[in-house]
Amino acid sequence: MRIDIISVVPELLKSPFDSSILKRAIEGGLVEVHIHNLRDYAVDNYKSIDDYQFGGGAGMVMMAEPIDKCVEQLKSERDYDEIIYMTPDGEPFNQNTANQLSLFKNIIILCGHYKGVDQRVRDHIVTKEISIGDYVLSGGELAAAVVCDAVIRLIPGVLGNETSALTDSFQDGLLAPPIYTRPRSYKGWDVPELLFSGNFHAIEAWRETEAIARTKARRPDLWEEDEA
Ligand code: 6GU
Repeated sequence: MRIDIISVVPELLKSPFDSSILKRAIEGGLVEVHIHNLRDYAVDNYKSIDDYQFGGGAGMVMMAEPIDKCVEQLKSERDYDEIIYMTPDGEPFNQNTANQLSLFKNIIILCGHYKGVDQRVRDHIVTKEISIGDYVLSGGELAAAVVCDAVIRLIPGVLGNETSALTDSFQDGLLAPPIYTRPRSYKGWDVPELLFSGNFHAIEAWRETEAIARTKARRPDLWEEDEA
């Protein structure tokens, strides 16, 4: 998979890809992530990428032309499955969307900034709009990093233990059950006895029960979705 990210603050996108699982995925050639500085596609002498809103109003708007130039350049090199615009008014991101995106070969992610992009970019260039939640971030970069993390870890071979992504919270519509490691007792806080029983059927049943109880208690919305 190849992900091209277009940003006006490319520095913000360095560290998320520079450690741990994402770094290993890139080094292992399982995913390519290319960050593009929108300013490199500015068309005037001042390297402008934003301008005042027509009709008045506070805040700058990202101009269509630099974005179009950057996207056209990329599209001339390969076909893209999706051109995603990160914006708080996009469709809410969830595990289902992450799963779908992980199957694509090439995607572009455009990070919004200031007041956002000229509507014509959304009407004519963008194919999907994503929000990561009901709050406002200063820009789309951190949201793009969240989406990339959720997607890249699903690519086969990225996680050491192949089954591990499948047992994540949400992957079966349930939150994950409680987990424990050594020591068996700490300050008198004991690990449930059943986990030492060696009875893997009983352990699996207990995990399922706990996952359901946790989902009902914490996310009744997810539980109802699951029942529907
Ligand atoms: Cl994708 N962008 C911004 N700026 N804020 C957000 C968001 C995206 N998702 C939630 N809040």
